[in-house]
Amino acid sequence: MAGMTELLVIGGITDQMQARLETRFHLHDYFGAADKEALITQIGDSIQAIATNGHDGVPDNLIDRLDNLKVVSCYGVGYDAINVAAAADKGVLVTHTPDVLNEEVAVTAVMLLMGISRQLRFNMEWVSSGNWEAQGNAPLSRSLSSLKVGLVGYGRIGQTIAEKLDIFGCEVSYHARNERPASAHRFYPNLVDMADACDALVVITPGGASTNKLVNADILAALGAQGILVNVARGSVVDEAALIHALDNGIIAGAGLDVFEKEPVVPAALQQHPQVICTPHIGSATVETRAAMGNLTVDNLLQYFSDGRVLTPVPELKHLNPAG
Ligand code: NAP
Ligand code: 8YV
Repeated sequence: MAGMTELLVIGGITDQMQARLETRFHLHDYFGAADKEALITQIGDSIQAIATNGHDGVPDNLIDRLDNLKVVSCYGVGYDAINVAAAADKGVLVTHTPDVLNEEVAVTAVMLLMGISRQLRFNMEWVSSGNWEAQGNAPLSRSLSSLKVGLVGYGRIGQTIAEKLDIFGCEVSYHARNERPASAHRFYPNLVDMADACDALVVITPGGASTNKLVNADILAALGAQGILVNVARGSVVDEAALIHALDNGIIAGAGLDVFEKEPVVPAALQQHPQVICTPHIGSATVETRAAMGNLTVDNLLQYFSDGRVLTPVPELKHLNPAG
């Protein structure tokens, strides 16, 4: 069909995304190809756009190999799986889906924090194991509103989590690269200091090299034996081996984890720990929020091939987006 553009789809897309994309693009399914090499050799020169997601990203050398690639649209706000430097070198725009998932991911973080402070898993097992009948009431847990919570990352989602924790009456502080002077929350330039002062840390930074193992054994030791760790950022931000050691040795009290170092593999030590709740990277995974993310992913591509601009470029590549 005339006016159609060749689009490489990396990873799953929703039916709604597919239907909208098919109005303007010929779709080529990268992971669905029996031979990915053959697919790229055959159609690589014609590919002008990629639709991918935060987990699958773009395989490392693909940006270099697609000579006519112009835009990569990521279904997700985190884009650590996409080589933005390689895209910048080739003048390829990369887009993501900020803001539309703030509420959902914030709710997931608060859900995990509540689940650990009120010992949801332990208490469910208290019932299912027969302990309630045999031993009586379960031990008391910690009130969410009593907690001093430190946010590791205080961007769009971090600030949305802060708003929710304010409503519950928590004392909220944050660590980021930059202080936000207008904020009502206390800023800690040093993460060890914040961990030392807090009952719980909620991690919500991007992944990638600059945050790799930011939460390490020292941070966990500073958080302390009553401390709770929640990670809804990326598995790479927390040293998973140090976390398992800290949980097994009472260095911290519990953890709520939505993300892991080697997804979808979750170490048995985390899966089986009574004071740990693991969820399978569901921070944004509701019908409503994924529909909004899918629409923004598609809108970025449609807009680009309509007037050469995108709606939500990643910050590093904003300069490639023509002024509106
Ligand atoms: P954002 O608005 O860019 O905020 C990122 C925050 O992290 C900022 O406060 C930033 O500090 C801070 N930060 C970055 N690098 C840091 C470092 N090296 N040390 C300390 N702080 C650092 O991003 P967002 O929209 O809130 O999203 C955050 C991340 O959440 C995403 O990148 C993604 O990885 C993750 N996420 C997970 C899920 C899930 O399903 N679990 C869903 C959505 C997003 P400055 O303010 O000083 O720059
Ligand atoms: C998605 C996420 O699950 O937006 C992000 O950064 O981690 C999640 O919303 C991820 O992009 C995979 O689609």
